[in-house]
Amino acid sequence: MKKKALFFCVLLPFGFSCKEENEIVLIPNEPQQTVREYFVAAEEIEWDYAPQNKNLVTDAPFTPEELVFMASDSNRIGHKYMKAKYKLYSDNSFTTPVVTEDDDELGILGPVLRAEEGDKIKVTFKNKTSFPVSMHPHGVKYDNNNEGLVGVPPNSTFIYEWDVTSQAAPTSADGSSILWMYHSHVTENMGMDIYAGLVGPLVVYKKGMLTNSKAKDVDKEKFAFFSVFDENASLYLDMNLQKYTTTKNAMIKSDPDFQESNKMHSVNGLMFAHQQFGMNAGDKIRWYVFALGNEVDWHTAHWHGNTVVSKGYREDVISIGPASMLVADMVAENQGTWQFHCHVHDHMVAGMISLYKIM
Ligand SMILES: [Cu+2]
Repeated sequence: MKKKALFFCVLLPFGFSCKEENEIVLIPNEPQQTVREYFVAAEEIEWDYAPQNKNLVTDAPFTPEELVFMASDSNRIGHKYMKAKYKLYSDNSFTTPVVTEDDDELGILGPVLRAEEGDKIKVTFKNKTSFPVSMHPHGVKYDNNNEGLVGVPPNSTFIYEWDVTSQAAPTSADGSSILWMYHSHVTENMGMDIYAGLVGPLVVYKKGMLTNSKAKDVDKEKFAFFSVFDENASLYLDMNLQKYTTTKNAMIKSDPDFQESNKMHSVNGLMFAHQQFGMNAGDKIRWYVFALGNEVDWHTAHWHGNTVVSKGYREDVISIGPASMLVADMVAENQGTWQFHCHVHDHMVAGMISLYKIM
């Protein structure tokens, strides 16, 4: 606020009369906008949905029912697939990867993009894959050029700028942060780029509530993405067939049993409890839970052992559908190793189970 001299002029029959008037006026003191800058590449990787090659809930070899998805032979791809993943780098040379505290528990997800209300997010995106892919964000404000509907060609770079306006920020009914997501959205691919693995979380915090890569009022943040990755619809299906099978049967892609074997029921792209979260007793945990996919991607995320509060309600199961994004706060009270799984029976037995340990 500044004191500013204003001149008031009045038109009189014989001329003008002006006098100086001291008045308090608000001079908009434009605060410096914080730019959150990220360097993200989309890369091709060999991904393993179950690296330990067993069921970590039972600690036993896969059963015949589980082998429907896990077995690899001349006609089946198994649990390793070529996929694409968003990875974080330190600068636009894309030579030095950035390792964050989130990484151990993110699985196939891209890096967590974080910003506060009023910030700008600037992402320098490099496409290191062999297909045109993009980054399309939810929640934040963009123009058509920054919407991420157009594929960035392989080996090219594009700079996205997204504004974290009040329309992207938590309301008074929300907690200190809310979940959005970003994913590749090259429309002509019909979701093949998402099934390839290109998805990640974006969190928006109330002003002043983002410290040490988390909300000030929680101890840890956890991200859980429930999805049946349909590898039949991935950009990499042909590559996977060629790399992991020896079949010459051109019709195999329409074989229902083959198709079933490629439906990977996962949490963060990991199956049969290969996704594991860690925390300490008493920690205030903010869970960010989301989903993407098809009509089979209606999931009921269930925590054993502890309850959560989501949207003001006490729950131990929350329902999510394709492109749902939810926040659930837990006080990690009950020590032990607990399941956090989809409660849709078909999904659970097909591998959509993670574990969380409270030490
Ligand atoms: Cu489910």
